[in-house]
Amino acid sequence: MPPITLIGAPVDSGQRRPGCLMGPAAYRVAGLARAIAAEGHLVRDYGDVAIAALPLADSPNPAVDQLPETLAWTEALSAAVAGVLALGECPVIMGGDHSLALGSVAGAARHAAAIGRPLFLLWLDAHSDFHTPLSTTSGNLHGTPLAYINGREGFDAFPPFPAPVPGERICMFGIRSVDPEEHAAMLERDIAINDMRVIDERGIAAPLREFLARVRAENGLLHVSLDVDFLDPAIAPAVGTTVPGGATFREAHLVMELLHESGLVSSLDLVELNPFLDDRGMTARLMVDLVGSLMGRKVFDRPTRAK
Ligand code: 5AB
Ligand code: MN
Ligand code: MN
Ligand code: MN
Repeated sequence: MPPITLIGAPVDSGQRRPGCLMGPAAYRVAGLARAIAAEGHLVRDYGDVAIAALPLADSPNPAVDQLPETLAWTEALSAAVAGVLALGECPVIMGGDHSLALGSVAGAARHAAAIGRPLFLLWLDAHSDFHTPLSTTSGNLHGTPLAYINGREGFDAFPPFPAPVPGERICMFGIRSVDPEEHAAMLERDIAINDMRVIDERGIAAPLREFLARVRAENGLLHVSLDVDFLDPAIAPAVGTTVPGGATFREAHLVMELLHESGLVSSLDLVELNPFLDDRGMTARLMVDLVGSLMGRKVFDRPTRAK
């Protein structure tokens, strides 16, 4: 893997339960940099991104909350991620709520377009995050990043998404909470929707291998967005939007191990950790352990299995 660059993104504007802004600090305390270095990678911490003056912005949907803050984060994180990728490094964005992916994936898409490679997206989440600022009823913009990335309409206040990612290049795992408007919009597209039912029946490895084979065949870049609520709340309680029936400890590690073996991951978001809701750091530690698996940690060093 290329050198890893940690980017702190203390974003809390995408939802209304304060605490995600403490995420970067919790990842540092839980030893994220050490866990990556232990697998033999160069790792540096870029520090936290900050936003300055807020832009003037309004939404036609009065429900939308903290639009100026989220716009400012989108611009700042897009620039930070594109800059790190241009240096040939792999950005790991320590969130922050999931609205940060409006910016991180925009940065990854900008870089992919600049080097002429397609961007693929792996979305590990209980939710589909496919609302637009017009369709959201909660008004929480952490429920919208995938719609922006996919080029859905309704993001007039935002910079146009650079090179929108078509449904065929998006793969979701862990889905178990989808609102009706998102559901309808998703079915109009060719997204690989691996909801919990699919994982129960097929396991997690087979559908993931299928997706990774497509990324490889098209020489794609792969952005992974890991929402804490992908995991079952029994093992990962530090999240505002818990949904029962999530991925198990082993399912989540297996995803990370397969991603490591693929060698395809070019950027990573860690989102929605709310340390204020954690139980003695168990969720922060689990997230760090998962990154360890993504970076190559394994118990036995067997020859790599067929991909
Ligand atoms: B998360 C919901 N669909 O729009 C909404 O945690 C939940 O980043 C969004 O996946 C969850 O508010 C956003 C009900
Ligand atoms: Mn999410
Ligand atoms: Mn979620
Ligand atoms: Mn959430």
